[in-house]
Amino acid sequence: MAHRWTNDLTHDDVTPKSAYMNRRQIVAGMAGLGLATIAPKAQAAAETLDPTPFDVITQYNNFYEFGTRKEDPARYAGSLTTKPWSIKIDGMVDNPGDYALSDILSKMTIEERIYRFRCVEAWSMVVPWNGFELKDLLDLAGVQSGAKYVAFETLYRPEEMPGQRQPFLEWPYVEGLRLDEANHPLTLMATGIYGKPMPNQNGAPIRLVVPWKYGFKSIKSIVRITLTDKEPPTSWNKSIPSEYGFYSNVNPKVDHPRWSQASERPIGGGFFAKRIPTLMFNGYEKEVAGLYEGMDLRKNY
Ligand SMILES: Nc1nc2c(c(=O)[nH]1)N[C@H]1C(S)=C(S)[C@@H](COP(=O)(O)O)O[C@H]1N2
Ligand SMILES: [Mo]
Repeated sequence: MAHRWTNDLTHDDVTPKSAYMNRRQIVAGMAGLGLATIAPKAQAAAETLDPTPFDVITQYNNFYEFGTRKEDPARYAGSLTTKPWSIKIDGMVDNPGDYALSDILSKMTIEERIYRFRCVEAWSMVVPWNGFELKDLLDLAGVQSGAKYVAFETLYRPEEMPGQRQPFLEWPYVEGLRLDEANHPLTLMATGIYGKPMPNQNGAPIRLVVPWKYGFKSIKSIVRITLTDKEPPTSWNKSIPSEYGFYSNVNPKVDHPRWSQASERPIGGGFFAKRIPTLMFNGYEKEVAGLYEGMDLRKNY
């Protein structure tokens, strides 16, 4: 696949000792998921990234299906059953249907991508994801020429997702991307972190990661992907349209109506740890700015 992302970092360069796993363990973790391959080199944006420890990435989460507090997902997501799992792919595709996750994974190349992840609440982490490019899945489904957008839907299962018994948001959680954003080589379907299968609280068994957008665009526990010619509704836009638009690109120059987006707090270093400046498109400007040429990003927030 010619569109692969590359950089110079290796897993060893960026993995803290406490969370270090050797290559054999990584491959073993993958084998448990029925994954055939792992790319030999770690992947990341071309800058130095200090990954956030595993315990922080998995214990400070937003996953409103399990409650609104940061500790709720780690506490309650254990009840979620993720096997068997399939994704319905429908709408403007040549090959619509229910795709078993195991079948999808047998056709995909799993890579490691170390991405900066920026929540709209102005905290950030650096996550070594394992996954494949969304484009490869869309190619499998055969996107038709009239399609312009991709809509995503999270599992709706209130018996296992206690937050869905409360009206925090309209359920199921939904998100959307423009087709060119979805096909961008940075856009990942993630199935693991630190070489381990995706923890439930992080969106098991498969979730989206769009590193130049605020965290809420990265929808978890996906069961449906629909190709469409209309801009799809998104959960946070439906909930508070004046604060959350369709694009939600990380932009330090456009503040959230209730707080600044100019800086962020890397989590894991304690609440009073030094804030760092937020970068345009979360540091991926070189790669993605072209997608928005000629657009007013203040209007298209
Ligand atoms: N289905 C679903 N996906 C979701 C959310 C959610 O509540 N439900 N929260 C979003 C938000 S606000 C963030 S910041 C990220 C958090 O991902 P993480 O737990 O891997 O850090 O998930 C996003 N995806
Ligand atoms: Mo978020």
